[in-house]
Amino acid sequence: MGLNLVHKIVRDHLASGDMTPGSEIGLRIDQTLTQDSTGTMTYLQFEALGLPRVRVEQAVAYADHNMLQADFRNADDHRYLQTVAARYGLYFSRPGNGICHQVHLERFAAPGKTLLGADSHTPTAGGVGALGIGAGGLDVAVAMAGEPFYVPMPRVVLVRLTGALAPWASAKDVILELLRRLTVKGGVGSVIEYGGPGVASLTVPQRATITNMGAELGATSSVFPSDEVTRRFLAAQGREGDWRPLAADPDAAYDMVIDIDLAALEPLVAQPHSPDAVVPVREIAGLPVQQVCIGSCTNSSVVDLEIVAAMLRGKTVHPGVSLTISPGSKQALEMIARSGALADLIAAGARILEAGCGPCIGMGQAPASGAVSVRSFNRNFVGRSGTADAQVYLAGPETCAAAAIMGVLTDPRDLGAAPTVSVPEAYITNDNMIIPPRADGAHVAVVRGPNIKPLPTRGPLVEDLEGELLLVMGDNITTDHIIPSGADLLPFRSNVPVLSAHVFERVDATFPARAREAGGGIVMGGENYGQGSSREHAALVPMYLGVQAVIAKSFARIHQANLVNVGILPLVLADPADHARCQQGDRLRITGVRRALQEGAPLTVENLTRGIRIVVRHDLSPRQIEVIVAGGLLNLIRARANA
Ligand code: MIC
Ligand code: SF4
Repeated sequence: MGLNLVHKIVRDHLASGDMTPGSEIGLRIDQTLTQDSTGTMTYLQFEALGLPRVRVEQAVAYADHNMLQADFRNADDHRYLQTVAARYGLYFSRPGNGICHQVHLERFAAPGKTLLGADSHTPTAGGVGALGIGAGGLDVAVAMAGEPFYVPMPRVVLVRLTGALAPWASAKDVILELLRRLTVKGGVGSVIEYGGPGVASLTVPQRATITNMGAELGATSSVFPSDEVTRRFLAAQGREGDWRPLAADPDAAYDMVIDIDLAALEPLVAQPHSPDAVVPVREIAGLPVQQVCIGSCTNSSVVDLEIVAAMLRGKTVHPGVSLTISPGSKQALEMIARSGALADLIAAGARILEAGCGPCIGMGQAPASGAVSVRSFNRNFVGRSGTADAQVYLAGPETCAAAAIMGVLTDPRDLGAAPTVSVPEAYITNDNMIIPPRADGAHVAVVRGPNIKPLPTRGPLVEDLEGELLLVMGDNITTDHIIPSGADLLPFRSNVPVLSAHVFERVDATFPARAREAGGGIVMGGENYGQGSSREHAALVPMYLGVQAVIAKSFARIHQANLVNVGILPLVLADPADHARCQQGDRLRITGVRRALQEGAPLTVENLTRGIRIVVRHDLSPRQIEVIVAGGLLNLIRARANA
């Protein structure tokens, strides 16, 4: 039996374990990336490891999220990141150079490489056949130190593509179709590998849209083969030397196969407030729209922007709509400027923002109260736009542009012939906003602003764990629920005490005060708890408030790992029905937890208030048990260093 593409890349990077799905493997990491909202914490932790220099082939620090600079904080963070990069041997992609995933795809990602990123959309690099995985900042810091990255060996799901997209259907519709079929938890524990004869019809920017939004399936990664299309893309980026062919063996086996006929896809849209609430645009066409936002790491390539410009050429944005354009990279922005497409967008009335995440993470351009906002982005969680009652829809750039012109949600097929835009034969490759690593950075002073506070850590795991059940939540709680982002909170990503006043505020605004008063406790979630972003703050900040354990029906991968890394015990209900038997305010006790973990004994939670016993599992690897017992990964590393 031959190997699939994922198994080939994993085999070439396997540091420990074997490729049995679900068992923990150690993966050697070739490249790392961070951005500015997760990066400050990542580098504080890297600095705590005490190494003189990063130990991966390429490590890149991007500045793309924290761009508003409403006060000194964002700018201080950027200065910290730039000086850290200079000192420890990283590339620094300056603010204005673009969104980490878009720039990485253009300038760094390469077939067959492993990339670990402190951002959940790191799988974007799968568009050129790299295995990109999102992780918490501490895991990325440890990978930068040259250590393997530990992750459960994923199942491999083949999405077999046939046919070619019809006019007006887009790459976004491929991934929206998968989200419609599999839901936001359908990819947990899997890597989605694309194959079949339809692959050749998709360009690299289209492939990257699809791998990017595989994050919304909860997948560990998503990856396309590296073929002639990949070679041409890399050659057009001046990087043909990075190309190598990479494909599954013809007789490769998969854990599951899904068929998609590209020709049968029509324009789709995800409705509020989940990326899997997908329906055909035609079904809800006519819905009045007040805002359209085009950009984000999903759909901000030069090709996407050229298509939108072609649709808007000679027209005016509907008077009821505000249209924003946030290009994915300086390369994309410069290219549409030189082609004239930017002038068309400006003439039509688009509001041009700088290259960066912008409205996607609520950094400006919050919609009006109750407004309908149609976005080419990847997430539409409640409140993420910056407006609590906004109704955010996700669609391809064509559907977004159609809504901007018509003022109502419109199937772009109603607009006549689709524009023909081809991928560039040569991209503008001016890397003047990427500062390369210095040969010797040892003498560079790292500059820390007053907003950067010391890292919180917790003590070793106690033997008997007891506390109040502070919050009981439903399914699919996102990290945006746990610790929101946006213009008001992103400036505090290196200031856990300030963030702690906002934990769970989207679920229950009384949580921070209650947690403080109770001196911490336990929280309970439903299925897929902690889906969404990689922000380790969603674990660090509850830990700071004294949360000792999270009990859930199931966990999202990155968040589960982040909880362990900060010393919060993630426990899985053996019987999901027990969720309904617990209530906020109940007193819970787990006796002999330390011993149970170390000896593999069964774990029971006593609900002292209700007089019932609840069986739980932990799903931790032996390595993770050591981490939890030590009270977190940094504690464990320090303890080992001292020994
Ligand atoms: C996101 O899209 O939610 C983010 C902001 O890019 C996060 C990272 C963060 O919270 O800083 C992600 O996707 O990991
Ligand atoms: Fe930035 Fe949005 Fe992409 Fe996250 S999803 S990296 S906020 S553009």
